[in-house]
Amino acid sequence: MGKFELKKTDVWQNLEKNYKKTAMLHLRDLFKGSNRFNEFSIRDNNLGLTFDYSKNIITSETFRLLMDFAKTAKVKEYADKMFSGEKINWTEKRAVLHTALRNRSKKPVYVNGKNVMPEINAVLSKMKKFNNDLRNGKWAGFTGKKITDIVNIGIGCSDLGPRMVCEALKYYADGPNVHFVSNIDGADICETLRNLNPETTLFIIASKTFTTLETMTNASTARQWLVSKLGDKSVSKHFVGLSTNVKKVKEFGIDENGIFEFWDFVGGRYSLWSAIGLSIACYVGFDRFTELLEGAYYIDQHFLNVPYEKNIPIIMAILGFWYNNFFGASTYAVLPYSQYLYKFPAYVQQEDMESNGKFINREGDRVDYETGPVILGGIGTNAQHSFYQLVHQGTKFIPSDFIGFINSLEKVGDHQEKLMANYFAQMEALAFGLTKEQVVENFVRTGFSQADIEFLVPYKVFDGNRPTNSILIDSLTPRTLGALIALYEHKIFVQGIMWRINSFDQWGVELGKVLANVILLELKGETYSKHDVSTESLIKIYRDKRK
Ligand code: G6Q
Repeated sequence: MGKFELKKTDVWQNLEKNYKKTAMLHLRDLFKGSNRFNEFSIRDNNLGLTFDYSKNIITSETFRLLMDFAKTAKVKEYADKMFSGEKINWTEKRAVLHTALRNRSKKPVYVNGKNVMPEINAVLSKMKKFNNDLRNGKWAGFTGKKITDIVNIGIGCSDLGPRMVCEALKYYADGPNVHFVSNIDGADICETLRNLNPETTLFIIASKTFTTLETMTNASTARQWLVSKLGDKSVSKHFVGLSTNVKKVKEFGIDENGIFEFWDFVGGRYSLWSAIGLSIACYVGFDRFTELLEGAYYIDQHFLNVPYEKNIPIIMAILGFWYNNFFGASTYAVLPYSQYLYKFPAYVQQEDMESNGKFINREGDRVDYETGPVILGGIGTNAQHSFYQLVHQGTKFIPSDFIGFINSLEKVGDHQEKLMANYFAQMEALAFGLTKEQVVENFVRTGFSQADIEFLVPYKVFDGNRPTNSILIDSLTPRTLGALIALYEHKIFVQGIMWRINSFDQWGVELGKVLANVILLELKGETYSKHDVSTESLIKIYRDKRK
């Protein structure tokens, strides 16, 4: 295919011109005499969500030109292709249908001419039944005791999605305790097993391929631990498997009742809506798991049906694109003001960086523009006490999303007002900063000497003009969480379309895995391979000092 020169297109050139004008503006000026909030915010009463993007360095013209870019990229047409099961993951020749997993309508979804909804709904029913059986003791451990603890063994998306959601919905938990083991560092599984009783522990082996080194190593250690205490026959009562590779699950010793299938049209990092969400369903109950799916489905419908100009994931995407490709912002921050969303930034980091960390376009050519940003994140207010200094006064330009909840789940003293005061204050400070004149005025008021004032003023100035989006949600529920996750999924999808990259493969993680397999044999003293002098010296030191 011929070279596609994205930067030479009219829509890109128009943005380039607009950037030259807009980059000279400050949010202080943009806010003067205008009700930007009316123009640049969306309230969705059905969901209980307000999206304010007025504190972005855009004019009405910028917004229109960004929308022109998205329309020319045919974002909506590609969304239709994704939802209808076209094989938009072109390097793996796969459909991308995490949206079918949360399709709450009666509409069929076809892959290769086959409606996949009956299979999806059958697995959901199996998950529901399993969860009930676990809770009422019908599915008990080998010695007849009720399961009190679940250990999800998985890595990457087979860990991060369910782990993030379980953490986020902890308030709603009414099922067994849930633990997560992912790292191949033996400390992870050993620390987890230390306080568990094999008679009352169930392992969920979550792996799309059922071949992943970390997961299979941890699963086998867990199996040995169980078998050494309860014997071989106990395995089928204490292990279930979530996978597309049913054959491998059976080989592990898990029987039909304990197999929860999903399909290759579900990408790993989009899989928490599938059987991979079993730990979530067990932890908070199947009804709440369903609400999570409903929240995501709500955003799917919003994404498909709401016009570009009012479409929240599309707006999130074009704003990120604006800063990434015109302002040279290489980092984007995700900042939830909620202890429950502790894992959310890490989740978005994987979702975004694994999806859009690509340099080859649809034509197979190397791109000559920036693609996915580095995602930085942390929860407020904790992160204010660590990396916010750089966001406010550093030399980097870091746009950010602030995610907050109006009603707290835990009602204790005035914690919520103090938390949210910080939420609003940080966005105000980032946008408007503190001018030299304001700094001097503050100093004079507090009686500083003229010499001290002159010395300190440069350090105390905040430039401001740091853009933020506010995603302000009425309450954290399974439904609003599902919606929030789907908003980011679609934002990432839209950006991938605009950058003309494949957001759904991940070849970049392969090389390290291959090299590790070679080095593993060397560390075990089984083979010797030639490496560069640095790698060879390090391996030698490792082997010499290994006790
Ligand atoms: C996600 C990635 C990756 C994957 C893990 C685990 O999109 O592909 O993070 O989830 O490598 O893979 P398995 O689920 O196959 O064990």
